[in-house]
Amino acid sequence: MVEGPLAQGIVGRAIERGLLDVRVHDLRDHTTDRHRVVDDMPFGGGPGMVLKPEPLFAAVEHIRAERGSPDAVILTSPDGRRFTHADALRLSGLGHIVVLCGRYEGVDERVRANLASEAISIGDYVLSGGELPALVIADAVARLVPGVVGDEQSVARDSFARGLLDYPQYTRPAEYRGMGVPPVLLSGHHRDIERWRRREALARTLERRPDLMADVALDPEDRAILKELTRPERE
Ligand code: J9Q
Repeated sequence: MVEGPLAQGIVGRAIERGLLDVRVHDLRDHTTDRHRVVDDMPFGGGPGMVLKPEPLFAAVEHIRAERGSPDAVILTSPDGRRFTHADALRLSGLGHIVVLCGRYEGVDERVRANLASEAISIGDYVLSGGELPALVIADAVARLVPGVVGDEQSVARDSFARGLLDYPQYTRPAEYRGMGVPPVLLSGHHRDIERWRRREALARTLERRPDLMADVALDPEDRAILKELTRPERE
């Protein structure tokens, strides 16, 4: 579930180039019983199975012995703190991260309390396990490691790095099935294009993600644009 996706795309290429080292560990390899069982019934009864603590502790101890102590041990969990770009930035500055894939039915609480350094959720929806969240975290963090994305400029300009949503993008053809593109983009007036893009980014953020506005640094020109955008319609 995770090895395939990790071998693809920008992350896969970065691993090939030696910029990242990603190891996948199967908890079943850290069991001691004949059937390699990683879960058990919850104490106190109730539905579902709970991930046992031993395979998770054993897997992290194996990693510690082979690679040294990780700088963070992240448990993916629906009740973790919401993952943001700020987390991706922080984690990209660490040398060695372990991500433990939880399960929706539950993980023995001693893992969270005594093995994980933090718990992270990628959003409020039910998933069967933490594998996809782990891949999401790996992708977001890997992109911020110098050299992983070819164009460093584009990483710095990325939407969540600037706090605003992106402005609309267009490419050729200039007319497609009767649909044109904003003429300013074809004008060659770079100052005008820059101003138009900033205005569009502000307008879209205000309209679609007003919650993001609280964290954006606005210059006086932005404030002037916003004043226009929020001016009540006159009759
Ligand atoms: C482990 N739903 O969901 C959202 N972020 C993390 C998770 C999650 C889940 C089930 C198991 C993590």
